Amino acid sequence: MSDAKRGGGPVEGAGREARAGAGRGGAGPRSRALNAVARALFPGGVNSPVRAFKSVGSEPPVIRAAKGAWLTDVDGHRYLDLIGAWGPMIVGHSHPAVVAAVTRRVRRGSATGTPSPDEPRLGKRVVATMPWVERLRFVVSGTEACMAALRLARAATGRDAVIKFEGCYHGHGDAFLSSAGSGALTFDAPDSPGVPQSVVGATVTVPYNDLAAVARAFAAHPKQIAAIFVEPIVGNMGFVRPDADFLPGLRRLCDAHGTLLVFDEVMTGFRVHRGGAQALFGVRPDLTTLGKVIGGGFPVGAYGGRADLMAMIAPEGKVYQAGTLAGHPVGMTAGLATLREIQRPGQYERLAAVTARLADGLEGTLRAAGLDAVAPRQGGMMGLWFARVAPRNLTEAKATKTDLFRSYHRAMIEAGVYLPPSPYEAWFVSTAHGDAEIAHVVSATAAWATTAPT
Ligand code: KE4
Repeated sequence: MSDAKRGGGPVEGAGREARAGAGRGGAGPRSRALNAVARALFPGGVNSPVRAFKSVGSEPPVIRAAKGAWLTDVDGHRYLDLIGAWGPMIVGHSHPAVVAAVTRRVRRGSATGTPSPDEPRLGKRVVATMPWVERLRFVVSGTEACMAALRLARAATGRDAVIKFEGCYHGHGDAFLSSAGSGALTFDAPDSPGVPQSVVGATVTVPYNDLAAVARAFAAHPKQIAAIFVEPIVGNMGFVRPDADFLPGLRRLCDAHGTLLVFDEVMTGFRVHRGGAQALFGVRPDLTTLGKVIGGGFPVGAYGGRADLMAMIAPEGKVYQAGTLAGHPVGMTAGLATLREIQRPGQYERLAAVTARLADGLEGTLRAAGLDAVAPRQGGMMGLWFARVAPRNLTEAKATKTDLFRSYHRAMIEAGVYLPPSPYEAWFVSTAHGDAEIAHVVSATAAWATTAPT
């Protein structure tokens, strides 16, 4: 019986809370009762669509506690967590240093609507860590960061159009909710009701890793493109890595056409490398968007980059962006405590090593069972494709065996492993994950693989 079912065992990072529980994972009676109430209140019973487990055709367990690498649901089942709140929990859940700092802060008050001491402290650490963030502004989410960065890019260039890539996600701002027209020559169409054509009529979506398509878009819309938005490693169509010449090529094209290059590092920032993807690849973005890790589990986003561009933001400049809870004191404190912890010597190396051991273990186990499997990874982020080679773009991602993923996901949740409920999401490992956690995932995978349809 796996460790998850026994509810015990020497598991690194699991507190007493996480050890409770027995029986099969998945939505038990208390989860199902709470989900029924939630479905009456919230669309899909959730406050963000991906949590609904719709794409894997099952019902989500309701999680009441999280410690280290482990989650516990309202029926007492526990799960090894590989979503990490979709990225923020890089040092694990309820890390003692984060809990202590946040508790101290909350005892002195939460929101004040005034400057607070940890804003400049966290800001200085971000600027000291991200190579091309000279100045920044904190907001409350990655969506807000991307919306503000687009407004700034349009103001700075006097242009309206933006290039983005199929499969990349930049939050739910209207301008980004569009799907490709008939290629690089036409502007997009909305891909959500409620998004006016007028809003996406200046967005061009092209395939990821396709520099020729980007060049064609520039040729079709001369001097119109304000910015290129890109996930420098994609986590939102599953884990997709840029070709070696892709990001440098985007930099060259932006320089040639007077367009700003925006790295959306909401997911990759402080995760794939200490200095994010821009440090990993050595490619200079003009603007960077951030989120997730910098809030340490609290609502924090940020955008920043060239000082001359950020000087255009109100009240120094005229480009407006504001927010009641922007730079929230508790979020600043949580983000600061999280970065201090992950930036301790050896932590990034350890995180990358654990992630690589997990990815290698899954590849080896699945291939030994005769299944095509590839697990790309970088730093504390990884993916799993049921395919012979990792996809380079959305078309190739959709051609992988996504139906096999659904079967795998159901088996893993029952075995006490909480995976992202979609093949088009990345997985997130934390410094609380160790050999016991890897063994738990690999053994549950091996058990499924023996029965998996090939
Ligand atoms: P938020 O507004 O969710 O904080 O950030 C939007 C965003 C922007 N850019 C990138 C690269 C992102 O990954 C995200 C958000 N990621 C999703 C996960 N695929 C968040 C999970 C959710 O939407 O519930």
